[in-house]
Amino acid sequence: MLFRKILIANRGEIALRVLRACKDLGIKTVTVYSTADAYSKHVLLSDESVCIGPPASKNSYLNMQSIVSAAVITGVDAIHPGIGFLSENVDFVNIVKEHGLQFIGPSAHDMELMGDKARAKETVKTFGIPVVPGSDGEVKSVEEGVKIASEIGFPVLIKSVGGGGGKGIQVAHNEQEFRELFSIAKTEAGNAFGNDALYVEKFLKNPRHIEVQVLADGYGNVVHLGERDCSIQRRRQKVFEETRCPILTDAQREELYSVVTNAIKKIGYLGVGTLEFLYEDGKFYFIEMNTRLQIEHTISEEITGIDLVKEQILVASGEKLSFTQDQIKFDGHVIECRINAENPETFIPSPGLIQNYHQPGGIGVRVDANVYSGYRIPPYYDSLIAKLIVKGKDRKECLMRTSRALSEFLIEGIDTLIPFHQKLIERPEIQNADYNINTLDKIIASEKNN
Ligand code: MV4
Repeated sequence: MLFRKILIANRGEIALRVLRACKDLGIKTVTVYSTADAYSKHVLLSDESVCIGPPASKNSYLNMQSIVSAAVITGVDAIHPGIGFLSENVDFVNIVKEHGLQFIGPSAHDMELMGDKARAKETVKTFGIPVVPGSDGEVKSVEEGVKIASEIGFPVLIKSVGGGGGKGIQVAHNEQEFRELFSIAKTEAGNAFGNDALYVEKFLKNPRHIEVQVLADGYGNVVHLGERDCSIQRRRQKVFEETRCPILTDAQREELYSVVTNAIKKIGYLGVGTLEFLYEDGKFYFIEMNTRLQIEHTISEEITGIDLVKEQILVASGEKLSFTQDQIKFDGHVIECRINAENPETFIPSPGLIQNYHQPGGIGVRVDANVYSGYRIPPYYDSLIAKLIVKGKDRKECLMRTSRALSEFLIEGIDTLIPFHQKLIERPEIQNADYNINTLDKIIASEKNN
């Protein structure tokens, strides 16, 4: 039975994105908000809204008791966690279920499995997905780590099993460094994640970050929505993404899609998910799986014409996927620019009053934003305020149109990354698709010296 009413346990542009999918499905919406978000668009556009606490996330958007209480009081059938906050929190999934509500996402079991980065790697490896050479699972002692490191060759990365998204990573260039960093990493991981387990991997120096979007229903049907190249990032924060990856051959793609969908089927995964790979010298290496929607899901939507959030809600409510892989077509090229409320040179957050807001439009242009003229961006949360998503018949048209859309985009009163994107898109590295995960940091460093 399709859900009648959903609580959206998030804020900002992603809360609005989920709200729109609910409305398109005829599902009633309940939003939650902190006292800092009373005038946010997700609150203004929902059917009902419940204040769940003061500004600090830990007292509001991370407050499971308040959120579940709001869900029970308003009589919803399900909770959509959005992105970040509680979206990958296994305890939250269990609490939601204990209250007789559905969690829109994978099972607690699959979330826990993929949340353990070493187990995730071992699992997908047994299903034929290539992984970065390294330890099989956790490395229990520094001696075991030294042995593996000398087998695979330095430099190696010491990663935290409970980490992810780049937190708690150390690079060791030789045995002495490894011995020093291993104990530092163990302490840091214990403090940061409450889990001090570590694993070891060969360090890839200049890879691209390529990820595959999957969607699965509860009846064994799995489809992919192609890959996204998310290599353009600053300090592990993505700022520019494109689909499909401009440098892959169709043969490489088909091989990647085939191993990924096969593994997802074997796992019995439900809902939307993303498998992250590093790509270097023509080879793919799995690093992590995200068991939630991602910010950049929009580019996969635009290239396939599929509403991923709508499909996510449908499969969570027990529906079968209404299309097969053969029916999914990849049309043209799509780029996303993340518009953060940040200084375009220093990337320092710039909260405050938006005095004037005009967003671009026209063919091939989509803007997912949660702001408006007269809106005051609160200082407590992440700085993403808008996503510019641009489609063209090919990459060349897409790049031209992205420049055009950026030039139309007017946000006054605060600093934004619009000028940063205008410069970035003209760079030869972007124009020629000649980039990797280190390119943007290099560009920024070279600009500083000029
Ligand atoms: C790596 C790597 C190089 N070699 N693993 C950082 C975030 C986390 N998801 C995994 N990360 C990396 N793992 C091996 N074996 C380089 C990174 C990395 C990175 C990966 C994707 C996107 C941006 C990145 C920026 C710095 C480091």
